[in-house]
Amino acid sequence: MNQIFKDKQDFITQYRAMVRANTGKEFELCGSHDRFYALAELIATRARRIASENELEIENTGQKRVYYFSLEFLIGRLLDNYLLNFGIRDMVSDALKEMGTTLEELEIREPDAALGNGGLGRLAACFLASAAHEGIAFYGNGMRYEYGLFKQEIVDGRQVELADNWLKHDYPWESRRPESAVEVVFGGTSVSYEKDGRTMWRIDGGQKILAVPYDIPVVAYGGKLVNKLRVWKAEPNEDLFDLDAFNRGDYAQANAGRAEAEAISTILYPADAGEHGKILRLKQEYLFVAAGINSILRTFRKEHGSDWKLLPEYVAIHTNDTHPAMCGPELMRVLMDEEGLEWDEAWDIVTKTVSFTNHTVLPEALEKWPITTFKPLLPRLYQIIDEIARRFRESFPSDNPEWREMFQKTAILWDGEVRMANLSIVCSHSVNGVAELHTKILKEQVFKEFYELTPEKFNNKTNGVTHRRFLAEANPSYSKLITSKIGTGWLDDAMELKKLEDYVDDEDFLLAMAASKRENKERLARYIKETTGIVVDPSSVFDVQVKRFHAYKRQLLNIFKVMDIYNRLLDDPDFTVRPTTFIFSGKAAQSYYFAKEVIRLINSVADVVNSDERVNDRIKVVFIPNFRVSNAQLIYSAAEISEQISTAGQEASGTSNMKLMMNGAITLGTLDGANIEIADLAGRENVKIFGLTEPEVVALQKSGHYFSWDEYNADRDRLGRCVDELTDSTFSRLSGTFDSIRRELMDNNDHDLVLKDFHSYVQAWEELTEAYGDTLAWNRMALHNTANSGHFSSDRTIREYRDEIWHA
Ligand code: AZC
Repeated sequence: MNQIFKDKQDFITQYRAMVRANTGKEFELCGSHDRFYALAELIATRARRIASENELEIENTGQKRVYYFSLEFLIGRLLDNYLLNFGIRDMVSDALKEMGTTLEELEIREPDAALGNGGLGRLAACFLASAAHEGIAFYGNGMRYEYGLFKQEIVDGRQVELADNWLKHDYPWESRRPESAVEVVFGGTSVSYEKDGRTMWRIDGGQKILAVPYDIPVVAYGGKLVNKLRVWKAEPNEDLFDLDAFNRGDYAQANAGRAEAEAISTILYPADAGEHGKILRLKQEYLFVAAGINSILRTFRKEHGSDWKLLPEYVAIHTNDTHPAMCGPELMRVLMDEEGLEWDEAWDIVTKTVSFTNHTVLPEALEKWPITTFKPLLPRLYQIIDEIARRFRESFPSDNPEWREMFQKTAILWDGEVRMANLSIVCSHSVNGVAELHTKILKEQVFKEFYELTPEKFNNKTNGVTHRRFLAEANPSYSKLITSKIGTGWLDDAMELKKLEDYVDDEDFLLAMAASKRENKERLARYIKETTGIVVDPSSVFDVQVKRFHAYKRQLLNIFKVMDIYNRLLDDPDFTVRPTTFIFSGKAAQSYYFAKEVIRLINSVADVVNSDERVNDRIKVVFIPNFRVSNAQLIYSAAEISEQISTAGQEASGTSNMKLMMNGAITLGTLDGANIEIADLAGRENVKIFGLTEPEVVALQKSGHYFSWDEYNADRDRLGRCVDELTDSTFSRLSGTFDSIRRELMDNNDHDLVLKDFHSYVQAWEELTEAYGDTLAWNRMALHNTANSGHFSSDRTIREYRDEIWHA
């Protein structure tokens, strides 16, 4: 551990001094807002000092640097995490109590930084933490959005979006670095000129934007190493304030130039899949790529001079999905146009430096840009992409009998569009999927032709999550229990959780697990009461589905299950059910009508069920608004059933499945994404699997023999009835019926096979909740899950990236 304070007294003295310096007041006279900012500042100062020591060491030892380009970093709150990582959480918590406040009171003052949408953005944040833990010189490169992911409120059952003004007060962890700002050019014309007998290119004119970096420290567990997340803000590069316009009283015009530049970093695009074609999004993508590449090369030049051949030895550039796909072309541009390298030399460097992760098989999420948008905005980059595409085409093996098909599928420019996934693959030396099944689908279906051409590029890196945040921090009572048996080594090395297997027959331990879960459920029940007004029973089963709303994730299947149980409780006097609280949380993209209707349906069912005295001693339905990292931590730790019910083949990996597994929830899931690996590791007897498998889904869809009406007609009493209730008055009281959901199921033939998997799902749920009756057996299952979850620590994932992709 890195001792950043000698002892508690030392901490209190320094903290008081910081409060005084920041506010001019004594601690006792400050509110929790000021107290939080001073505490964060105190920790941040220490972190920055360690970071600059680390920088020096990296420079001196010539350690390879890994740059992780991601448009999203869903980092959430940092204070608690940094206290844990510095090993001073308990000490600080004690000290604060002595001083008359509590850590919890201060923590909630921190903005919950939501610079990401969901899985992809949170994965990037987990990677920051784990890379620091593994001692890698790892730098996140992203955008400093003024507004993060929207805040969600529920009004009459509907999702309403509000701006997330997270920078309203200062952000205590960041430091602005104006001396490292980079000029980024949009538009203009690409012109050639002769230099030393060679044709060179430059851009004339165009709009010049200044990208200004802000650095956020990333503290490793143990506190010895501090890395950096660098996020970029767009600003006008000169004072564009129009004084004449201002004096005329035209204030909008006076600020127009400034506003146009700043718009680029104003807002995070709120879609986790889709929502393309917006020129502002393309500007964001280029801005953070160009600024990031520039700052990488500046550091390299300072340390190693201009021997660019050495770049792949000292630098790895990883592109998180296709949003940073311009890394390859931009690096080509700088190496050729600014450093004077020849194409072949530059290309060799680029392809040895850049690597790429794909996160989705959804065709609508594979980014494409119309050439008519791309070319005028980035004329020189387009030229380079055109040349990359041409050379790739010419390298094509035309003796292959299926070359036409291959040619079309692998084209970078096609049908008037730039295909960012194909560009990413061609520019990278490594392409990975995020779970075994997903990687297999990439190889055999989505990128089949690329896999045939370059099989050596493709590899799998199953996702992981940081167990220090999602187990240690999220679940203090369980962590304490774990530590009491196996010591603290698991915080460092999650594989040590395996030692818990020794306790599977220790009744006291199993009962202590149950007590810890109960404590977490009570904590969540209080939060639910505060945020929704709904009172839930902590002795009921907590059945949880929390994630983005998407058709393929099938929250609809889950609520159909609830509707069916409700109907049967009303109609069938012999039907019994284990008392259960069905908990949902998550956001839908603003423009995703179907997903928003599913949210409205869940809230409408909740409204009816929770106020029906005939059933509400047995079932309750809760939609927790505004899912984000901070309330996620409360939910995961209280969960008992982990709903992972996507249509097989659609969820690339999933990561809430891992977080919930660590916390001892039992997976009720399809054989999709990382669920398969969870089932293998925990043991089939410790999870509950149902539904079609991926090959079965593919076969069924290919056969053309799936008809949702057949499912409906085969079970009019239960399934058919649920479908009908979408459009009758059963759940319409709050805000009307659900015609579009019914149309999707019946007129569009149920693309996601909700009706097909309905019976096996409900049956699996009934069997699983039946098993809940045996407390010891249930907690034994839970323990097997926690004990085998070490594999899903992002520490393991990061080590695989390091050893097999980055070679750092
Ligand atoms: C998600 C995948 O949907 C999810 O399965 C995976 O666990 C996560 O990435 C991390 O790899 N994808 C996204 O969030 N977004 C996109 C564009 O794929």
